Amino acid sequence: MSTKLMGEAVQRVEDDRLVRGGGQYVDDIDLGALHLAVVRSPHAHARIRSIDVDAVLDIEGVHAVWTYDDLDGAMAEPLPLLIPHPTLTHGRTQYALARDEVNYVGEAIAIVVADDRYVAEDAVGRVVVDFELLPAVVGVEAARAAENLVHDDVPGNIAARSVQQNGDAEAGIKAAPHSLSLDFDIERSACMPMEGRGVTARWDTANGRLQVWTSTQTSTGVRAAVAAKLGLDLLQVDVITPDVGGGFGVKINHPWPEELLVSLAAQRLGRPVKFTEDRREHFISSAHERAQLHHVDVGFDDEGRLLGLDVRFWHDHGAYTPYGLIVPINASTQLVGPYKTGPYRVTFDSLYTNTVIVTPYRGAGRPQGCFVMERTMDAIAAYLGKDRADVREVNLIQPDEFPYDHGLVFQDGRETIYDSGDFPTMLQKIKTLVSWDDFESYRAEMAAQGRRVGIGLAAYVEGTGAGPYEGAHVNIESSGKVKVATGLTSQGQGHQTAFAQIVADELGVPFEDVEITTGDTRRMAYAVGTFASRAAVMSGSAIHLAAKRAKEKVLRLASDALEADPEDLQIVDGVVSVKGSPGTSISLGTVAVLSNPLRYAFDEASKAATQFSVGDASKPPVAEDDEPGLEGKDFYSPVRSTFASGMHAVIVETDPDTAEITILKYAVVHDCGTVINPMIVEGQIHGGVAQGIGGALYEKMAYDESGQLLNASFMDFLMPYVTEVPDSIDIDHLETPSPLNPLGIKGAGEAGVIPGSAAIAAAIEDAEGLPITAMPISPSELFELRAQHAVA
Ligand code: MCN
Repeated sequence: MSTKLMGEAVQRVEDDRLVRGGGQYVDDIDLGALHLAVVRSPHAHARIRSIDVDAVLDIEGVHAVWTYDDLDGAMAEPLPLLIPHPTLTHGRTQYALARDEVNYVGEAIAIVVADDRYVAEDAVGRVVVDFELLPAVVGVEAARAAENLVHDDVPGNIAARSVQQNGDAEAGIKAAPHSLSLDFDIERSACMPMEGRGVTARWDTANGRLQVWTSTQTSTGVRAAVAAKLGLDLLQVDVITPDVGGGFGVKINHPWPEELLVSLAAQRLGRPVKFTEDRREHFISSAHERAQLHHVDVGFDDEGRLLGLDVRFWHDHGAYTPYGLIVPINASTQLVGPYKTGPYRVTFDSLYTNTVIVTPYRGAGRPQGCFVMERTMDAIAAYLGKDRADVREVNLIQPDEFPYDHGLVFQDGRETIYDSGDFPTMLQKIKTLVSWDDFESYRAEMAAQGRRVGIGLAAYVEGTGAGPYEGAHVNIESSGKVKVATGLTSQGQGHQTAFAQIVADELGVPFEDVEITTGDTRRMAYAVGTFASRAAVMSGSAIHLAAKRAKEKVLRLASDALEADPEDLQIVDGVVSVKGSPGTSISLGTVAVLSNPLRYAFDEASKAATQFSVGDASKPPVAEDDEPGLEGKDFYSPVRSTFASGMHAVIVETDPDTAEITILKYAVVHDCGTVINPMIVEGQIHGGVAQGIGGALYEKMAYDESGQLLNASFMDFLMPYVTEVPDSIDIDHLETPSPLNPLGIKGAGEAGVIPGSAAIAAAIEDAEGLPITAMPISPSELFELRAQHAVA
């Protein structure tokens, strides 16, 4: 008897194959391809006077060396600006190969295609570029000062100036009994997937078709870009996403120059071509995020109730804006968190700098927003001498206030209306998980042993499941197996498992009989992609709807065969039977056979396709209003994003001598609506928390004044290892189903990372009694902060 799988911790079907080394990543696809390597700018800002490739042409094994001058048609135009925004008045994107100027160290200038990677790399070293050096603009302060410009035609280095407001924040603050002015700084970090970017392409000269395998989060996006740039029709291009070893945002930046250049090279040379980036290339030529400076003015009453909030921030956008304003818009819209803020205004400048481009990294602006809001809450509590949880409590949106509209507008122009949640219960749960009210006695106990501890708390909301659409195609085979295709891609989120749970429940088939395919434009031509914690909401809903359609057809055909009303039928373990009369039944496989007038009939006993038939001559092959095949296809498109939420609490210990920071306890309460698979959601939270810890304590892109990235390797760029992440993370789920989609799902994939910096900063501040206003904070920075305050 089938049981409901939704909500069950079903083991991930992906893992066995992956941990045994059975995964197939782009670099594993062996087409005997030529190798493409990239000549990259060694300078952060320079004009290109000339490029001399003569020394390369004679190298044995080199097939092509191309610069901007070798590009034509749409390839010679700048890369697309994916999501324009009305306030992005000076959006700029790069060329696939730099035309006459480079704007960051790592920007692509030329490519070499050769027999193998060694020859290609050697040849890259022999391309001579004559540069005229220009002053580099590095960091938000330099961009604001605008003594030098990144792009000559962008005054003040300002790509965009944007305001979100509701009411008169200044008046609210002025009239408030108390007010504070605060400054916060967050450093640049970046996604570091285990597998870097990679792409392989093959051009079928005879049939004029291009096949591209790429490590992407958006196969349909890559297809659209490649087709447009190469002047091909969409359906001339197949994009296939094999296993992907992590993306975390960096692989949504479709198209990467390398994806276009590999495709072009395959087409021009008539040979398969591949590119696999190395780690240094990942550091200097993919994308970064997070860097923002903030100033906050806030007014509040004696209880800490917000009466006015005015936030101004400066966002370091790097050299170009391929993804529009998605990161700062997220920061500005979701900064307000689960609170009623009173009148507010959030203003930001998005600034150009001569550094690697900024595109969304897991959390996409929300960790910065959360840091600002939660640090502000802590500052208010400190000012009033109140408990930090109490100050939050008086500001929380109440469960009966949903839908709650802050009056903010997302990147896509839709309102950020919170659809559901229960923030007061969440606060109680997180306090319980870390014994918040008993902390002072714990602190005293630890102090008696000479140990210094602190506790911190942070809350966030996250708009998830963004549109515009996602689709699914459910196909029941004559074997009874169910093949499901959805077009978004997977980078390790466990979609094959979670989506199969949805199908098994809806169709009444064994979980093992469901196979999910993602990220293959041949199977699902229309799709958007995996980012913004949208797969569960979007593809999950589409799969549910498509399975429903398939089920309707199953019941229609079975009712004919069993001579019973569809309402009287049930599907259990892949068998349709009449309720109360289990003997009167037909398997799903047989229904599939019945649905196809040109068919192999499947023999249940021998499990073999035994006969070939062109249908029952006494009946029309397919009913007039029906289609052959046992399929269901549907698309899901939401009215707007659904809001997930959560609260994290952390206990840290700081060493009084060395300033080493250790996390003793990390607790999470999380609301992603109806949970499909709690084990997967917890895994997502664990991964996110690890990245949050990285952002809080270690990860920082260290640029020097000339725009050289000084720590572009894992020797120098610190990430947390198992030794830095706590052995266990306590997680409690709170399920308030979303009213916006059929299963009540909200996203979960980014949540774990969002409040990490805020909660850890609060805990360090509590341990040390020193204001923590910048992240990340290393032991040496904490040491210095102690010294500064001791002197002061
Ligand atoms: N899930 C669930 N119940 C819910 C919500 C989600 O069981 N109520 C499950 C989903 O079925 C899915 C997983 O949790 O298996 C994450 O779902 P979702 O929140 O929809 O996020 P996406 O699948 O859209 O993944 C994107 C998200 C983002 S934006 C980043 S960045 C990120 C992340 O996922 N990158 C990741 N998690 C990652 N995990 C891995 N291993 N690798 C990455 O690159």
